[in-house]
Amino acid sequence: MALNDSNFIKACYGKNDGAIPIWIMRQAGRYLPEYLEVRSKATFKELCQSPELITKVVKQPIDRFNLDAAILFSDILTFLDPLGASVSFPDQGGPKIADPISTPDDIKKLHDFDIKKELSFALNGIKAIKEALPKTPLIGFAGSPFTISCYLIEGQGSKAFDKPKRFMHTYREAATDLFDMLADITGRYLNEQINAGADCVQLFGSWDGILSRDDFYEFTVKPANKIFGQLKDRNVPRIMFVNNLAPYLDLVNEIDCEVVGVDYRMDINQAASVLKNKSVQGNLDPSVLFGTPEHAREKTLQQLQNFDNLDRLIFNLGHGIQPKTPIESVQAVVETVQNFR
Ligand code: 1CP
Repeated sequence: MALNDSNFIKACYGKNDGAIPIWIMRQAGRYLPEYLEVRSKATFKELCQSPELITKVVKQPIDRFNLDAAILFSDILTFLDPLGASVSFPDQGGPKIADPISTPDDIKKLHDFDIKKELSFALNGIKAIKEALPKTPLIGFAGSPFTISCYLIEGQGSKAFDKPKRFMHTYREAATDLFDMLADITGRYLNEQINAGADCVQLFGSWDGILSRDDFYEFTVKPANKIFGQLKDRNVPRIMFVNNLAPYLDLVNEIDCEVVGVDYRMDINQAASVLKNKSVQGNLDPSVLFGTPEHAREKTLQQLQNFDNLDRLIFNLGHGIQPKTPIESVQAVVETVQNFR
């Protein structure tokens, strides 16, 4: 059952009159000593496969900061193995795809799969988290088709992702087929996450902000609507996060979702004024946390005071929290938000 009375879910629908909800993008992870402790005894994949360990690391930031939402511990790339692209998570240098896609023929090796069976680790993780944290809204997630394709085609992280962009323009039809397939599987995967107990879902368009405007419409807006369309009747809020959102704000308005995650580059109040019937989530610059706790407090207050319609605000960082982030600054931000209203 969705936790409709929580400030987080109410804020997703623009109806929160209580304290401003806060959670932290990538809140379970390497800035927390208790996460590093768990991680020292298991590989990243082992961690993602164990409902007990998933629950443990999901609870860590909730127990420490009393955050308003939990997020599944998994990765946007964990569904690539059953899809037919082997992914590894080495300790240094980020995720790697063994055999990246470079021609339309390579797409043929990707295939549909039994989500309930092949991704049971994530779905069982959700069930275990809901048992341990029945009162905390739980966010399920997936990557946007373009962001997933970036890794599938480039084979690893990159700043410019030239290979996927060139692929899209060299093999237009194959690229459209790939996005269609990813959107279809992602919609079904998120549906299964909701069946398992997720109270909300977020789509991470972490790299979609490198697209030209017309490609953004074609390869972000259309696939996102295909995914969210599959979830329309589920009665759970749908969050779309786009990193580097500003140039496409009007196009994002056309995405069928309740909440837009805003990156740290733009003024979130300005974003909210354009996104008429949507709530917003964000957007403190994660590097602010490397200053003093007092600095983090001031920046947080500044953002809250500048925001017009607090009923539709979910406070968060404007991108993922970074390794080595000072915990005292995180604490200062969380307390400032929790005590603001
Ligand atoms: O060594 C470790 O412990 C692994 C580091 C790590 C972690 C903790 C990776 C590898 N993934 C994750 C977990 C993760 N990833 C979560 C759940 C944890 C939480 O949020 O509490 C989530 C939501 C993600 C989502 C994710 N993975 C995104 C979208 C968000 C974003 O940061 O933009 C992306 C782009 C990834 C890819 C990925 N997986 C891992 C890394 C280091 C990366 C980034 C690689 C790159 O920069 O290209």
